[in-house]
Amino acid sequence: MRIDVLTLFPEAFENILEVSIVRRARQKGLLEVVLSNIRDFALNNYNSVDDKPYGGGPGMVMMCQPILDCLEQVEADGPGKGRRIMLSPQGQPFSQNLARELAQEERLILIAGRYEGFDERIRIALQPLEISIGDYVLSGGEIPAMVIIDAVTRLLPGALGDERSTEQESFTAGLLEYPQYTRPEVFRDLGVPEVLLSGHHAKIEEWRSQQARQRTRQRRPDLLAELANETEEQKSDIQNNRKS
Ligand code: 4GS
Repeated sequence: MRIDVLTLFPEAFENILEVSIVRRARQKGLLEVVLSNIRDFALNNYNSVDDKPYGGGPGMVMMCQPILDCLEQVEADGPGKGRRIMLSPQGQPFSQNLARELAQEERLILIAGRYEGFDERIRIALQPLEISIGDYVLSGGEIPAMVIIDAVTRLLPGALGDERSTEQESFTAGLLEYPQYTRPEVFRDLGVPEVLLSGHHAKIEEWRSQQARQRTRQRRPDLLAELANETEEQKSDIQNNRKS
């Protein structure tokens, strides 16, 4: 996969590209990240990329021209057009499902803004998929872009090595994780649940499944409701398929 990032702060990405799974994916040739500085496309003597909002009000707005020129150059380079993605609180909420969808693409083009927002004509011209990482206001789209890079990269085939089986991941899909323990067996008087020491794989699996469901019910009942919805949708998909 190739991921292009259009940003005013390319240097903000350097650290995350150099650690852990993202670094390994790049070394293995599974992922290429190309950073482009929007400011390189500014035309006036001040290198402006933002301006005052029409109609007044506080803050500045990202101008159309530098972003569109930057995107046109990025798209002209390299393979395929890719999926245009703009980071903003107005976007579709990011989720594991969306990460899985994006992991299927050959190329992503992430547009990270600063200031109070984008000139609306950037949206009209580019028709990007707009993604939000949560209902809070950040000072730039860089961190949301890093969130997407991280979540998508670990889903690229081969990125995790074979230490984690997809079987294991689908078993708890849509639920919170069950509690995990590692050595020592006793730490400051705190032990490890007996079942995990038993070597009884079926019982361990049952305990983990029960814990995951209990934890999800207590902390994130919204996730259980969503799972129930998905199951209903799948049932009706199957029925519709039978009819058609
Ligand atoms: C988010 C967010 C965000 C909005 C960028 C104000 C600077 C800022 N982007 N998910 N202008 N939450 N963006 O807060 O994606």
